[in-house]
Amino acid sequence: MLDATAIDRIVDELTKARSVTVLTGAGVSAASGVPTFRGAAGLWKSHRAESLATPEAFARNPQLVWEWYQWRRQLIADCEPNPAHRVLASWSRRFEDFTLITQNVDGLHERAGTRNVIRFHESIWEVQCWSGCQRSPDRWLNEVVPLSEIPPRCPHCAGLLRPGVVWLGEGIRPHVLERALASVSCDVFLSVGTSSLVYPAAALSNAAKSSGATTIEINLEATPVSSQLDIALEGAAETILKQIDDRLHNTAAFGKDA
Ligand code: BJW
Ligand code: ZN
Repeated sequence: MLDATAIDRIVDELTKARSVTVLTGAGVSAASGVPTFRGAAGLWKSHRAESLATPEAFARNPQLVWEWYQWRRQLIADCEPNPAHRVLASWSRRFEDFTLITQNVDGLHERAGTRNVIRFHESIWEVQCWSGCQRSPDRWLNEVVPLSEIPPRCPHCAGLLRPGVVWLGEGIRPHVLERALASVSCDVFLSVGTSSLVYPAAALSNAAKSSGATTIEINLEATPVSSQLDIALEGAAETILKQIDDRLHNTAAFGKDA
């Protein structure tokens, strides 16, 4: 059952807010059919998803890691944004100052039309030269599904290509981190559908709280940060965000033009 009092409070905070920042994780794309990383859904051919998302796994077995990315790219290509993506896209047009930081690499927020998206862990639709050869750009778009050759080869040096995502043990690109850190100084910060286990993304909600934001979490279950935030609501993102949005539409103070 949805917590009506918490939803009232969220609607009230959003109605007053000028600047809103939303951090999303895999749970936001779950209703679109994209598997999450942890828990029962995070298994692929008996491999834990998170143990494939490392440079060590790629160095050990690029074929296996690329088979996993090939499978995900095909699956995501057939998925559509769900109501959670669509509500956030409409908020990105409605709030004067709106930032969406996503840990998801699937591109579904962009496909829903969201403005000002920070791709914290980059994109599954980009590739990079694994050896970082001089002749290749840092990263480039590759939306071919399925890729004709696994693992794909660098057109510049014929070495291995890697997915253009941030793996565990790799740094977030400095300008991406900088933009995300700047956006936590906001009126309302929502953390939606993330387990808050992976840093530095997991630290953003507390950073927002320290900067004075009202902090809200929406997740199917409690996470390590739930007790530290102002409001933690347990439920499905696609249901709760839609319910909040419907209530906002009935609030006179909330613009009607988005
Ligand atoms: C729903 C729902 C519905 C389901 N509605 N909810 C400090 C302390 C400890 C460790 C570290 C630290 N600082 C850095 C580290 C190391 C590491 C880390 O955090 N490790 C932890 C696992 C312990 N971090 C890094 O390496 C990061 N780099 C970095 O910090 O650089 C400097 C540094 C390096 C090394 C050491 C120290 C410093 C980089 C992190 C990159 C993460 N990459 C991945 C793969 C991306 C590519 C790909 O997609 O293939 O990113 S791993 C994976 O986890 C992916 C995700 O974006 C990320 C987060 O997962 P997310 O989105 O939260 O998904 P789940 O599955 O965990 O949770 C889903 C949630 O949804 C659940 O809670 C469900 O309940 C919920 N849910 N349906 C609402 N309908
Ligand atoms: Zn190359």
